[in-house]
Amino acid sequence: MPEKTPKTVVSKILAPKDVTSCDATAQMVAKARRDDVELCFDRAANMKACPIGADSACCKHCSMGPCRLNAKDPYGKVGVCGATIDTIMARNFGRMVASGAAAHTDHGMAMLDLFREVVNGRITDYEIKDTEKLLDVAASIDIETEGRSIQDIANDLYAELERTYTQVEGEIPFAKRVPEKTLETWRKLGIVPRGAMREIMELMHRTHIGVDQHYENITKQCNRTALSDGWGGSMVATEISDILYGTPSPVVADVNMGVLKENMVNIIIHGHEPNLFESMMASVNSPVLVEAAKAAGAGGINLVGMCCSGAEMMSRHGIPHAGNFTSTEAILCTGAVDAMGVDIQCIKQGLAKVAECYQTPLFTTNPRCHIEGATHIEFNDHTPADCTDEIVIKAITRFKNRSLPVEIPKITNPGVHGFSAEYITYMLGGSFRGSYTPLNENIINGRIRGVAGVVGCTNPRVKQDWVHVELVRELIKNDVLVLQTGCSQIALAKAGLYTPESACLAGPGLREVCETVGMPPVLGMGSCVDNSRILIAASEMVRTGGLGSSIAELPAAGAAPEWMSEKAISIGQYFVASGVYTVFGVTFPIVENTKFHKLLFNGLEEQGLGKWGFTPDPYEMAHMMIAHIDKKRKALGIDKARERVLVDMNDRRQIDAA
Ligand code: NFS
Repeated sequence: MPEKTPKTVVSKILAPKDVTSCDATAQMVAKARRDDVELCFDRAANMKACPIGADSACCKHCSMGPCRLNAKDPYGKVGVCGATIDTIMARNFGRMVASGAAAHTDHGMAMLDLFREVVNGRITDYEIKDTEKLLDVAASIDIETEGRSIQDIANDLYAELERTYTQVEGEIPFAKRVPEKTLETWRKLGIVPRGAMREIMELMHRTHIGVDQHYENITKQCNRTALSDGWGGSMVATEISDILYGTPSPVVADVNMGVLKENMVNIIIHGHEPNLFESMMASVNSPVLVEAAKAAGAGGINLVGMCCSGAEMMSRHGIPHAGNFTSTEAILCTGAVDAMGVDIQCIKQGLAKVAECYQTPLFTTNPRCHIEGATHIEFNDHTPADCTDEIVIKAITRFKNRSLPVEIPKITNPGVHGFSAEYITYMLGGSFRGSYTPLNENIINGRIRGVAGVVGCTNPRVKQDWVHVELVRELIKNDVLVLQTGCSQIALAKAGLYTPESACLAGPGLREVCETVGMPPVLGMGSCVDNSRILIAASEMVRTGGLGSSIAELPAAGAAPEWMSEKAISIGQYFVASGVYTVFGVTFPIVENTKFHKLLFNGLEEQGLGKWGFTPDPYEMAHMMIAHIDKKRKALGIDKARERVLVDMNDRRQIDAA
């Protein structure tokens, strides 16, 4: 290794097989240790999590502190200002929601900026690709579409969606998509978002020292802010991306580190906004650059994705995906990555050191995200090729000068991805009678027990992918149809569950539906902002009928079993506020047996919303979700149908066995 190798691996560390259930990542962890290179797994082992911080029992919002309370005796002490444990935890939680919501809404706003410039003709590298989606989105928020030009509709859509961010009074535009009864509950509670900027600002204000000191009132603003993310910023990001780049429909794609090719110039794009990736697609297909790669001795240029923009591009275009959050450093150990370009969010600073060790140029591209030690080439939507062409040229140079050994894990997992909410309509109903009716019918008759959203990060505090995979296997075995996004989708793809053949792992009812339609029992919907697709699917299920009149009545549940980011907390809170029982793993940043804990885990449900749950154990998590689904089935009066279906299937099995 080069002499500059930064830091010797210290640790008393776990074996590679124990830090990840991803074989490719384990192979690279072993290589990193041979090469004396430190990865996130090693840092996690060497950094004991602060127990007081983990419980959110400390406050450092002013200089009278920081104040530390005792989780074992939570009401034994208060902060210097008198803040109780409930105020402190609610303030910390609120700031996580504000930060997570800000990340998604800023991403959505960047997409909207791009859309405005495309519509007014100042940007010509992108165009409106999906006019059908444009019309659908416009109609969904009452913009007149009949007999009008695309240009006029697009202008109106921009003006309307801008309100998602800037409006100071009223309701955000996509509130019109919320099922009536759910919206009524929000109105009654005073939590319909006005505009994301206002909600985030107000939440930051209220969590300042000496402002909101009632955990219930802070939680109310948490709900309002989180909803401005889910039904606001995130939903705008998804819808505008679909309009500009196309709404996903099923596509076969390879996942895992084996998508790197030894004889190709390998470029990884990792981050969250699709613009950089879309432009990189154009650059790697430029005949001049392809020729340059060949002149350097390569077979061509190989573009792959990681993390969320990777999941989005895979869903939309079938671009191969190399791995999720916890694998982004490990993949550099292959020595085969000729350039990594990043934009925003979930970009570990540790990448810079690992990239240096393996002589991989690391490029930051977004004005919001620079990293010390990385090269910054700013990406500008008006001249995107300036950035992406340069990255390709640097990658070709690196390929030509490769001097380190290359070791690529020979593992790829093909699967079917790209199930948008729109495609589910078509998939189950066909093009002439496309609707959610067949899905609802299969839930009502009990073949499908319910629907679960399993989403979110991986986290080096737990064995990578393992909780996701075990949870999802348990859910589908029990006839629960699973919808996925983000790093969780990649975990299951690597476990091979994205093939229609994996329907054999599902319970008899779900299996029958999957085999009839030819779909996997696990449907991948894209990146984390695409969790908005799950909200839209849930709203469609309510609207279609037979499953209650609010999202809270659906036999549905959500989970982020290996979460780590503040974005995940915002997502969890907007699912809860939308009416969904949402279970998190790893750890939960709240002290148990406190008033705030009771509010999040029970009280919100009594207000007509959803509620939080927590367990690090995937099997327990699955059965908590299934019990909730069964409770909802019973309340809807459809529990008997399911019993009949199961008796039928048992009978059938006995007949088969005889
Ligand atoms: Ni979501 Fe995407 Fe992954 Fe977690 Fe990070 S990439 S936005 S936050 S780690 S799922």
